[in-house]
Amino acid sequence: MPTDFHQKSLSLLSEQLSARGLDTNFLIQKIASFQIAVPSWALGAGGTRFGRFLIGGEPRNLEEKLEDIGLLAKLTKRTDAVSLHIPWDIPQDVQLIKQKAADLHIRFDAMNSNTFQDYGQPLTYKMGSLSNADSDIRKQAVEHNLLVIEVGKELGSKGLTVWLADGSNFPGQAHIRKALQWTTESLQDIYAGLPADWKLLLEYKPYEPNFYHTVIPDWGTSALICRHLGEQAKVLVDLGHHLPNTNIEQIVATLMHQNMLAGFHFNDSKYGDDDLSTGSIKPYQLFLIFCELTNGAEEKAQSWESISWMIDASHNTKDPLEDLIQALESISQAYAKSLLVDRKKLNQCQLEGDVVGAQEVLQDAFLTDVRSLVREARIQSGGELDPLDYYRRERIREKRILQRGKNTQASGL
Ligand code: LRH
Ligand code: MN
Repeated sequence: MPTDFHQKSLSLLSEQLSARGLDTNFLIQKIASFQIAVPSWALGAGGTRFGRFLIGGEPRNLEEKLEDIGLLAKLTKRTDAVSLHIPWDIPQDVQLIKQKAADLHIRFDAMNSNTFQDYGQPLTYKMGSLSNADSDIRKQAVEHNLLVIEVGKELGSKGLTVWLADGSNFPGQAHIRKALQWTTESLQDIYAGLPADWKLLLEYKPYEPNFYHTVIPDWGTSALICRHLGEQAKVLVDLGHHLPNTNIEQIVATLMHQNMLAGFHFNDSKYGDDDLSTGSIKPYQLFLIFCELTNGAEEKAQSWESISWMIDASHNTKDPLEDLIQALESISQAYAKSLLVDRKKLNQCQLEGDVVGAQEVLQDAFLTDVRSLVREARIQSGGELDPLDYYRRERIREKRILQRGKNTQASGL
């Protein structure tokens, strides 16, 4: 993209925005300061039970994963953090990893525990972990989470994300109330080990890998448990963890109303937990979610700083780094558009019952092309004018294949 094209489109947009009483520089600062964490488990080709097609040059260890995230940070200036998954990315040498991350200006966002797979631990999680009828297995799962907190403390993380696959595939298989009780008691033991300045992010999911019941299937169950645990426990919203046509922006508004929103796992989906690129399927929903977020923060329902922003995606057919560049861009665009909503006019429409007017206000913001704004925020932060074009022009994937090999496979899903 020729730079002068960028300048022309930015000055045109600035004119439009100032006509609406909006300060372009203020918006650019807001966008530039909005950083999204990248998951350590999404830097290789993801797979499904039907197969996994390697991309070539996948990171072979945590150091190389940090290099990939460092590259994303350098090109996009939209990410400054990694969210690690344990044991997939347990540091072999904590000091070395801390130094590597510091050199790449990457901090450690929430840590993720894993009690949904067997990876050599003494007791299997086949029939569940924190909800397992066997108290020894529950104890093992609690200890794993306490270990993840210890690793996170050394790295400077301030959060523990707990997602449980726990549930059942058939009616009668599980005692639903006891499973919920054991899960709550196990989470209390984990919560007791949480440093005072940490957050416990409790992630819900309606189904998969269990297909009859899941112990924490929805925001309500997660919120009930969090309320029971204490103020440091809040609800993590993974956009893919909702049954079709769920009004996710209403869930976000409700959680902010209760100051119980922990944060996000951004992705998109058409059917189930598809983990597709954020904003690639339902960009209007993403915009509406950010409208609730920016308005909720403006009206002090919950502070913006208390919310964690993370991507959680899986790349079956795209180059992971290209996918993450696109996702970071579409999240920033949705945020930028939400800042353009004429709140005063919208509130007026809501008070007057002007349904048509209200939609016009939202669509006006959503249909505004904010790409030059997001580009300018990136350039002013030292990023690339067009990261995707730069990534391809510099043949970065080809170079990684030469350096790392064609058949390397990153740890993760
Ligand atoms: C579960 C989930 C969870 C992670 C896993 C990689 O579907 O969203 O956040 O632990 O993906
Ligand atoms: Mn998730």
